[in-house]
This record gives sequence, C-alpha cells and structure tokens, in this order.
Amino acid sequence: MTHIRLTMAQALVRWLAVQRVEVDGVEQPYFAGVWAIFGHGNVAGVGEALAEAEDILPTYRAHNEQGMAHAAIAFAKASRRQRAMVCTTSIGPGATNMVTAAALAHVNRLPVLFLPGDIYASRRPDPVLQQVEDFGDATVSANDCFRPVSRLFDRITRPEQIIDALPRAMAVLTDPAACGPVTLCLCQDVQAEAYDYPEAFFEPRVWRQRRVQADADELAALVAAIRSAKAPLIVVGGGVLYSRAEAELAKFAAASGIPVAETQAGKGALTVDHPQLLGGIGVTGTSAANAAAAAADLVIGVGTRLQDFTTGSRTLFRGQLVQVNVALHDLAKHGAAGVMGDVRAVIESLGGALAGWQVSPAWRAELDASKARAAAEYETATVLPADGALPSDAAVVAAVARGTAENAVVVCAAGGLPGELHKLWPTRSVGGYHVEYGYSCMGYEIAGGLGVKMADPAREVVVMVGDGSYLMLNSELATSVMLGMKLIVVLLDNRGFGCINRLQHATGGRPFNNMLADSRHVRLPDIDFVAHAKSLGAIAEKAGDIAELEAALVRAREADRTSVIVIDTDAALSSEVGGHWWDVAVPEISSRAEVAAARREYEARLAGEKE
Ligand SMILES: Cc1ncc(C[n+]2csc(CCOP(=O)(O)OP(=O)(O)O)c2C)c(N)n1
Ligand SMILES: [Mg+2]
Repeated sequence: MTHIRLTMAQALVRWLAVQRVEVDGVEQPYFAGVWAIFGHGNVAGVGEALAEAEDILPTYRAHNEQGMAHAAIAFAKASRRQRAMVCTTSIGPGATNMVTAAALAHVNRLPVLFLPGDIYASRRPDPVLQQVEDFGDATVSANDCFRPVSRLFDRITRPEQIIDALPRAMAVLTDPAACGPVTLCLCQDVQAEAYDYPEAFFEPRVWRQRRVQADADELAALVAAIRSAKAPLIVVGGGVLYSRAEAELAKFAAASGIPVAETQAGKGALTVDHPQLLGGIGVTGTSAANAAAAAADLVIGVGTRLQDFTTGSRTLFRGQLVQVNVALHDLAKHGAAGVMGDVRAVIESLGGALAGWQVSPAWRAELDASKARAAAEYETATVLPADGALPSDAAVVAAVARGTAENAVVVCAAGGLPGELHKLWPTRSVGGYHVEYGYSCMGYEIAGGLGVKMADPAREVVVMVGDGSYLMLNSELATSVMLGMKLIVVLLDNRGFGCINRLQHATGGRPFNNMLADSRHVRLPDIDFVAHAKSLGAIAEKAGDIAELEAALVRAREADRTSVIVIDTDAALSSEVGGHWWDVAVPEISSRAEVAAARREYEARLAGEKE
C-alpha cells in the first residue's frame, strides 16, 4: 500500500475536495467551498492547507463566524441538502461565535461541516490564548458547547483519527434522517502534525441521496385511512423539498384532490397557482388552510417536524394524524401513526395505490369556498396605506412580490415578516421561498441571502429584514459586494422589535424595552440605514412610500451589486386575517389588570373553553 505523508490539515482538505455528489445524473463536488476566519487556532494548520488547495476547494473570507455559518447553512438549504459548505475558525471566540448557527442547522436539520480549532492535544502551552480552563475536567474545551447542537461531534487529537472520522461525518451529512451539523474540533498542534496516509483514502467518492421505501403495512394503513376519510388534508414540511418531491406532490394532490397546507419550511414546494394549495398553516397560516385543518378528519404530515407554529401549539388539528417521515424521531409525534420512508417514494406509492380515487365533491366545494375567501382577505391585508400614513409590512411584502422576478427567492428569518410572508407571499417558482423559521434567528437574513445566491447565482435573491435583525448582524453585506453575489435587501424600519412589542401588548404587558422609544435612553437613535449600507459598499436608498419602493426595486434589479432599500413601516400593524392561537404563557400574578385579564383568557384557552 502506498502512503502519502501529509499534515492532518492537508489530508483533511485533500479528502474534502474529492467528496462528490450525484444529483439527477450530474456529478459535482459535495463541498462547494470553505468559509474561513483565521486566528492562531487555524491559520498555520488548516490555513496553510487551504491556501495550497485553492484550485480544488475554494476558500471564502467572511466578517463574522456566525454570519459565515448562516451563509453555509442557507447554501445547504437552498441546495436542498444535496451540497454543503465547510466553516473553519480559530479556537475560543471564533469557534463559539458559530454555536448559535450550529443550533440553527441542528433545528432545521441542515448539513454543514464545522471545523473549529481546538486547544493543544499535547497540552504543551496550556493555557493557550483563549483557552477556557475547566477546573474539574481537563478534557473540556470551549468547543464542548457544540455537543448538544451537533448531530456528530468529534475531537481530533491524533492525525490518523480523520481516516475514521471523515467518512462518518459524510455519512451523517448525507443521510436524510440524521442530517444536520457535524463538528470536528481540530486541535491546533494536530493540524500541523504529519502522518503517512494511505493513498486509497484520497480516492474520489460519490455520495447519492438514499431513498427509503415505505414499509408495506404502514403504507397500506395510510391508503385505507385516506380511502375512508371524508376530509383529508396534507401538511407539507421541508422534507418535501429535501426529498425533491415537489413534482410528485403536485401531481398526487391534483389527481386526488387532497388539499395541501404548507409549513414555513415546506412553503416553496408548490407554486401559488396549484389548485389544491391552501397556503401557510398554523399560527401564521391562511384562513383557508386553518379552516381545512380544523375540519379535516385526517391530517397527513409529510416531511414535517410539527413545531408549535404548525400545530397552533397542538390545538389546530382535530382529526387522525399520520406522519410520513424518514426520521424515526418524527413518526410518533402528537400520537400520530407513522409511515417511515422517503417522502417522494411514499407519495409515488400513494399515487399508485389511490389511482382513480378522489376526495368527495362536498370537501372540494368547501375548500374552493375557503380559498375564494382567503383571496379576498389577501387584498384587504395588503391594502395600500392612506395618504401620509406608513405602510404595513404586508403592503411591503405584496409590493416586493409584484416587483421582483418570477424566479426570485425571498429570504427571511425573524420578526413580524416571517408571519406576513407565510400568509401572503405568492411562491411563483419552486424553491422561491426561503424562511428560516426553525430557529427564527435574527441576523440570518443577509448572510443567509448570500448563501442562497451562492447556491444558484442565476436566481434573483431578495432579502426582507427588519431594523432589529439588520442591526444584529449585517456585516456579510460587505461580503456579498466583495464576492459579486448580488442581493436585493428590503429593510423595513419600524424603529424597534415590532412583533415582540405586539406580543407584549397581547400578553397584557406595557410597552417596555422593545421599541427604541420605549427603551431606556438619553437620546433616541435616528439610525441612518442608507448611510450604513453604503459604508459597507452596497448601493442604498430610502423609499418614502410603496410607489417609491417599486421604483427602487426596478433600479435594484438592474444594479451591478447588492442594493439596500429602506422603507419606514407602521409597527402597530400586522395582518389580521388567518392565523391561530399560539401558546405564550402569561404570568399568574401581576399588578397590571391587563396581565390578569390576559391570564384569564390564557387559562380559558388551555381549558379548551375558548377557540
Ligand atoms: C437572535 C435572536 N434574538 C432574539 C430573538 C427574539 N426576537 C424575535 S423577533 C424580534 C424582534 C425583531 O425585530 P425586527 O427585526 O426589527 O422585526 P420586527 O419585529 O420589527 O418586525 C426578537 C427580539 C430572535 N428571534 N433571535
Ligand atoms: Mg423592527
């Protein structure tokens, strides 16, 4: 057996570069590149290896480790988990800056390979700069923070360990059920240590999406349940997109007449013109989808993890629940019956078994009526403001939808916008909706938009972001300019945390610490977002109203680089239409009568006395 003498970091990089993936008959590298912010913990080891390998594995520099990890994760989500990126950092703060992003990837089940530097395996210089010393456990480092938010965690303390660790990492990243973040902590000294690696270790390997076929009995039970259902409903989650099952879903829904409601992660699988699509479901759902959910005697969850926004904190579904999912973890949730299997494989089987079967005309008529009502509600929700009044977020959402390309992808994550988008955004092309609502992490938007653009530079990417989220993490705006990855960013400035302010009001609280004006201050900041965005290299302008926004969108679409359009919106407004109750616990004791009243209402809800 021939051996090649390389440092651990060199071997690692060489191995990553030859991992390939086959998607629809086309083979390409699985890792699209490496995001890197160097420090003493990775510059000499991993940094040297990446510089040598620039031709086979591109390296990208970012401004913030969390931001670059958001870009990597968004890349994987937009690539429907077929491809991923790597993130390498120094030890200590650089590494722990990625922990929030690791949690985001974990919740959303998205693949990303984290390579944080780690303390010396030899302990020679202990405590090395930035080492978090544990008084009682010498094996602990700051990177242990990644453990609960990694699907696979490993610490490389000897160079030959990667021969075992890397294939295991790939197996997790590419498995539909186990998929999520993998963290390999790279001890600083070990990165630089040489070893005689077998040449065969660096043979290119092609990974393919595994499609688990359904168990015959589980499938037969679901077919029987559908046949005897009077009012069946499909709830689609992100699994539909990751399984690339959108065409099969569209066909099955059309043929059977079973209506489809979508979660935040599942939105984007069907386009707005699909006759069976009822729109978003749950707390931020449309009235059509939620009426169907309440009336359904059979709810079929397809590739969804049933988080509380989907189920209205478990108060929305009344019928029998069946979970179609490739992950065991999701199958028995909320007392559901399970069909384990790849979503596409299961839908194909259902289509075959139910050929010729259709929902009853009564259920179809009920759905058509509620769809017509929801269409009218859309017009009310997105109405233009009266002269001189600030627009609602909903009016801005509708204008952005009108003013962007058919192939545009809208990107969002936190604030009031995800709710408005879930209800109102008309998906015009598959994958055109990218809202991270598993972790709903403020600061995902711009960095995430960058990752979405990198996944498919031919698509227009429009990032919708609140002032709060923008201020929390905006620095990858400069990276988007630097890399020529053009974004259209629409920044809705309502001068504070508008959605939490509304939630505070709804739970009886007084306006406190959410809007800037309600927060402790000596001078109210009047933040010039246009100047800020310009300072990072973007084109920026302020739109005074919806008409100006539409004109600015035309300019932004023609521009040669990232543009930021700022528009003031009314913090008090959110769409009244649709929606469902959300369990947010209200204090049992308070000096405020409003809180006491909200508590009484909350208890009535919990007791099921109030709908
Ligand atoms: C990292 C992070 N911190 C806190 C929250 C809780 N949170 C959700 S929305 C929000 C306010 C967002 O403000 P902004 O982006 O201006 O949107 P708006 O609510 O005004 O629409 C907060 C603080 C969060 N989701 N993520
Ligand atoms: Mg705001």
